[in-house]
Amino acid sequence: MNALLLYPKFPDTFWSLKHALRFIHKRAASPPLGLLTVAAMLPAGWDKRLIDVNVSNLDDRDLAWADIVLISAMAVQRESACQLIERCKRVGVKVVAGGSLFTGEPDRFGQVDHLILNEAELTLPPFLADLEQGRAKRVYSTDQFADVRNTPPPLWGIADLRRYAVMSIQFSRGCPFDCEFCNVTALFGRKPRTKSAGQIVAELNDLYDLGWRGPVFFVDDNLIGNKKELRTTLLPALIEWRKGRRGFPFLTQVSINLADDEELMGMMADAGFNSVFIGIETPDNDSLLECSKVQNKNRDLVADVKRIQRAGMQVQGGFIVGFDSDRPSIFQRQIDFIQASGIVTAMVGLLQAPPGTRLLERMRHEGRLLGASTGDNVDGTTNIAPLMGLKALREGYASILRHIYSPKSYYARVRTFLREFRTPSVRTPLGLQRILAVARSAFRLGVIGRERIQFWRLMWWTLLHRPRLFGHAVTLAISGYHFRRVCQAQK
Ligand code: B12
Repeated sequence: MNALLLYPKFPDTFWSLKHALRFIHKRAASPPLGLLTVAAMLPAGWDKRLIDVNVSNLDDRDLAWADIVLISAMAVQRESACQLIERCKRVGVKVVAGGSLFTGEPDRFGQVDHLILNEAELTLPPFLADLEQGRAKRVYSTDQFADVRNTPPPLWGIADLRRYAVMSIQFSRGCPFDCEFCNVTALFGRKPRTKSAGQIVAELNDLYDLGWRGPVFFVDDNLIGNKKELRTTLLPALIEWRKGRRGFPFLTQVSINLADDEELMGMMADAGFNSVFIGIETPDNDSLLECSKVQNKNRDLVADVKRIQRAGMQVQGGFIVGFDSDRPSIFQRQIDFIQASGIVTAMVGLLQAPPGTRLLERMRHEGRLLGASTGDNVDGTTNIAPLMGLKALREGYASILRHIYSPKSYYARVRTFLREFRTPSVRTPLGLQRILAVARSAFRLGVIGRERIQFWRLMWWTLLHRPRLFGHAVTLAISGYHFRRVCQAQK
């Protein structure tokens, strides 16, 4: 059996990082971990090929080769996914689909032959067994959660790793918190399920053997969801694994209560984590209460962020406007918070109600649901009727983006961050592409860019005050260029 694994195109969004990736000659942020994991679950005798259309073209010859196509997608890839499915159906190849887009909206994909929903660990084996006997059903789903200790290591070997900026790896699924707007608990449950440290070490060894030395993203919904397991098994194993090896800085997603645990922050930094994404959402306590974001309530969030930065981890933050409790002052408060915290990568979105969330149910009940969410929570759209009125919300939102991604505010924020940041011990080895990226940024941002004055000021300031963070300063200048392009396109 020839199995073609297909990953649709991402639009030009905040996280596509498209404009930044050009500087390092990469085509996409990271390979599709879901598909690589599914590939590892297919029968050993099948021939497997991956085409991620973000990094290579899908040829008619590839489709002619395939006996079966397995496609994965997030909601944000909907348009490209539909086009690819259509193309497969035109040439008569069987299409099997799974992943968050299809699990969230199975009814919208009438052309798909087999929908393998939820986690493939549970739904793929019965499908494969039925397929072999010639009686495969159209839909396979489950209300159970998989034991990830049985998840096989992803087949990274079928991806062309050189085209990606970051590799992904997953230790746990699920999050103990239950924020009203977030679909993680619906998709993966509240009890974090962890792999063993041995599984992670084996996966890292695979990547190391394939020659990877760059950043690795632990794609956990909340890495500190099960602190005990993290502290006693994973982190000691990572600290040990790192000895004698170069490269492999780690990044991940956590909740803000990481700031309460000096010991855990120290262990994470020693293990090589130098960046964490945190859902900060809002500095307003009433809005935090409204969305049940209990872990963020009644805290000095700026101080928390700085504590994490001082432990050697950059904080990237998610922010939301459009809560029922938001007053007109929220827009300026968000700007002030973001600037003061030195959160350089601030993902700001309008409150949306994705499938599976409690918010979606509440909005439906209150008659305020306007339709389906787009799947991109940073595109300036919403599927709910905000209490402050859509016009006021959109204007306020635009003013946040205009401000925080203007060269003046952005570069000021980078300096605020670099002042606080403890230099991480682990870094990506300096290769040709990274050296060229410095030259490209010097030209693109420092000569023809609108931000040239701020760019050179930052470079000199960093060389003078934090010379060991020079690479970080260049990377952040490049990311800022991408964010500015994407945010400008939205207005
Ligand atoms: C890593 C990640 C990213 C990476 C991209 C990785 C990549 N190249 O694919 C980055 C950071 C770029 C990213 C960005 C975004 N992401 Co994202 N991301 C994740 C995250 C944290 C992990 C995904 C992952 O690798 N999981 C590990 C693998 C093993 O699991 P999996 O992909 O779910 O696959 C399993 C099953 O779904 C199934 N399966 C998957 N595919 C297939 C295919 C077949 C044929 C079969 C049978 C089964 C199957 O089997 C797998 C094993 O169980 C998830 C949350 C999560 N826990 O999944 C969010 C998530 C996928 N992202 C989401 C969103 C909304 C986004 C963004 C729009 C904005 C944002 N806030 O993050 C952007 C858009 C991207 C863009 N470029 O425009 C949503 C998607 C919701 C939806 N309904 O589609 C999720 C679920 C988070 C959430 N809480 O809502 N993301």
